[in-house]
Amino acid sequence: MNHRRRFFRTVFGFGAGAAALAQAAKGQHAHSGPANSGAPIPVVTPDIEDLPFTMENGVKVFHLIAEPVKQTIIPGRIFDLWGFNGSAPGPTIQANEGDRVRIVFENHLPEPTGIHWHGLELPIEMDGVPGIGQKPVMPGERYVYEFSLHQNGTFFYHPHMAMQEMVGLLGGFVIHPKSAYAPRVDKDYLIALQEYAVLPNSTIPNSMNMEFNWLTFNGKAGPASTPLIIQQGERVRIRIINLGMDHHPIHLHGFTFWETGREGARQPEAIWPRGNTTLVGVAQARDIEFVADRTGDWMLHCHLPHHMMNQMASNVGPMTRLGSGIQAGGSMEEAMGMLREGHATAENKAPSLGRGLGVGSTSEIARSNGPLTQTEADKAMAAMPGMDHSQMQHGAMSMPEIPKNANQVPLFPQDAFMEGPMMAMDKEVEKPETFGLPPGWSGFVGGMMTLVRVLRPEQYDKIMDLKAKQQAGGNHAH
Ligand SMILES: [Cu+2]
Repeated sequence: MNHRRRFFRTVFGFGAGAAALAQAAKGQHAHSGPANSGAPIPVVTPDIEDLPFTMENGVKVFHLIAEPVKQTIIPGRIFDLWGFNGSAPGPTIQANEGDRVRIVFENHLPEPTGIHWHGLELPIEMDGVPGIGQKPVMPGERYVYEFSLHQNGTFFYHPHMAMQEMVGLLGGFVIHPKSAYAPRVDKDYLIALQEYAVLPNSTIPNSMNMEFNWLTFNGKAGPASTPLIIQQGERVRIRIINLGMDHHPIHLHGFTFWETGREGARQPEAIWPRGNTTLVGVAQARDIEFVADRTGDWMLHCHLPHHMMNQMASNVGPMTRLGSGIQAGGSMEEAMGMLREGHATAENKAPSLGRGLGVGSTSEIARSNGPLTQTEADKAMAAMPGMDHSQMQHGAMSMPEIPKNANQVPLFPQDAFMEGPMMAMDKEVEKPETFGLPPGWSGFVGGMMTLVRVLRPEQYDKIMDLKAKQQAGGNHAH
């Protein structure tokens, strides 16, 4: 019980509900939770901190700083992003309906900005649109936002500067209702969806791009995203927020959920849709709830195929053996996908990457259509950041042979694991939450993807113990 209580951090004054909550966790099933009573539990944002506050004369005071950050997307890939208080997305703000909040905002970016409170009903001077409701907050300046919260639900904050939104500046803003929503949940999570286009040799996202090769949950691409740890039988809420150029169909394996909330508002129970996939559009939020009655390591992911992968870039070469690929140019205009010769359906134009990643795109990296030789594969593997070379030596990732007729089968290769090394990085992403996953698991988790691990009590307690030890040791895996 100890570690469970520790898990539901009491720092923000939600502690009172924890004991009742542990009680409620036992044997609860759909719609049978206690009537809405007691304080809501705090939201957990995996891989992202909460923004701390102090109380000053009854006002919750937060300090929010927009600044350049180094964000580890996956071990070995650290991106230069703009974020808040050291991370992108920024820390989650949690407050209660009825609170008065003061957010002291400092702009440590090299250009003007302003913070918009997405979905909040507040005075126009607090709406954060530079040039309309307020003056731009200049580099080095501070602006004090203060308002009262009369709504509850899932909100977020971001600058009202479009390109800044595309380089990391987003954060969750949860307003808890006065008493918990019914039925009560045992776990409440927030996941922010973001996407970046970053060339393999760069750390800088191309914010003008229209195609993205790094897709993240809370600033991490799978398998670096921390799994959600659930005890069998618990009722779970996951709040998903999206700010990018794409709408993401978020799919949960193994369970049929209720969609209980949209951006800024809980929905009436009578109209909760049921399903297993929810399309989270840009600027939207979706709250889903389900009862985790069956154990397993269940996937939660965006179902756009290109969003289930990492480092999706033209460098991987053509996705077929036929033709030599479209030659994209190296200059700005050519790299935006214009052909240099022939036409798009010419015999020699097999699909490479349609719309390139921009400057410095694919012209010098055209490669042959043959299978990778062992030497090429070894070279590619050695160059791969974060590869587990120890596993490589132990032969855990040796390459099985390609079937003899593979090259005669149209479309080969697609997910041809036998051709390249498995992309496993179990060791690099090891943390309490990954304890007990099958060896090599990380090779099958990429992009906007994580695991919802529904565990029996003894496995659950084991991971909570590991987490408690990790926290006591101040040892942060990420
Ligand atoms: Cu997606």
